[in-house]
Amino acid sequence: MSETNVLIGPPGPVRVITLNRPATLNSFTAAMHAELMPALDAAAADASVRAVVLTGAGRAFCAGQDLGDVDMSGGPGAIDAGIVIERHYRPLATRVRTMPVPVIAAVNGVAAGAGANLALCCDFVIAARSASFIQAFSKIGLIPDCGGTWLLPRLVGRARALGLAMTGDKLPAEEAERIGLIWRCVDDAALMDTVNALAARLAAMPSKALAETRRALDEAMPLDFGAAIGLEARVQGELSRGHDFSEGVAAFLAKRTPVFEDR
Ligand code: T3D
Repeated sequence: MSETNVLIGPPGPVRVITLNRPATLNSFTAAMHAELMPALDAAAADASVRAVVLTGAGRAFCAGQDLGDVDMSGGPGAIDAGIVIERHYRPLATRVRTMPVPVIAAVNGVAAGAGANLALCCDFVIAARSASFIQAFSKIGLIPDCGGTWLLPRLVGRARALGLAMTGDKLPAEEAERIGLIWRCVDDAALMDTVNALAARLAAMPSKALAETRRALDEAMPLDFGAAIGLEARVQGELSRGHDFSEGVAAFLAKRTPVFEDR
């Protein structure tokens, strides 16, 4: 690993990507975005990678936008945060949510602002018991971004989404698990073992089917029941023509472990 804004773990089926600006709680600068996107793109393009883990160095996961990296020199009214979203946060959130393999956020500490919503973009969020989630935006006069407006009500319902977003209160990891915002909260010492075990398990599963499961669940959300079944028929038709379906069935019948390869 080299000392950069983003650390990339060793080669293998599980690619660990670590946000590495611990002095400012791994908050996002343009430079960190410029390293994170290629790291995710490289993981997506590498057929040997079958699961991705996102985590943070030091005591935080990510404190969102580095507020010192926002150019306020033009004074009030001169800045357009929408441009920052289009330039950095839309590509980042879209990249994570369209990865060809499952993505796990290992939330080792506080996740605030876009950092919280980056975690929520991942397929699984596993948080250390000492971690917390903060929709910090309202405190600086903004709304949730990095997909937060879409994700929050879908994960926890409108009432809780509004409460979290309007108050900007700190939500402890245990409570985040209880209300369904995240997958699991575990003891701090167990975080990486839990994440690594899940990542290894997912890495041995049929990646393409997992990525299509994510896509189908999201796309079915606004559909009526009949249209959702139509979507299922279309996706299932495609998957059933792939290698992994034949392999899964053959392995089941032969009582052996399947070896999946579609991506
Ligand atoms: O234009 C656009 O870019 C729009 C995009 C917006 C996307 C967003 O993410 S907006 C939300 C930005 N994030 C925040 O508002 C969170 C700000 N941080 C905090 O509220 C707190 O730091 C935390 C609650 C996350 C953690 O509190 P605590 O007490 O554990 O730590 P701390 O002492 O506040 O922070 C430690 C250091 O990190 C400190 O630096 P220092 O004093 O030791 O030199 C602090 O300034 C720095 N830090 C923390 N968060 C940020 C940050 N520096 C820059 N930007 C941050 N977001």
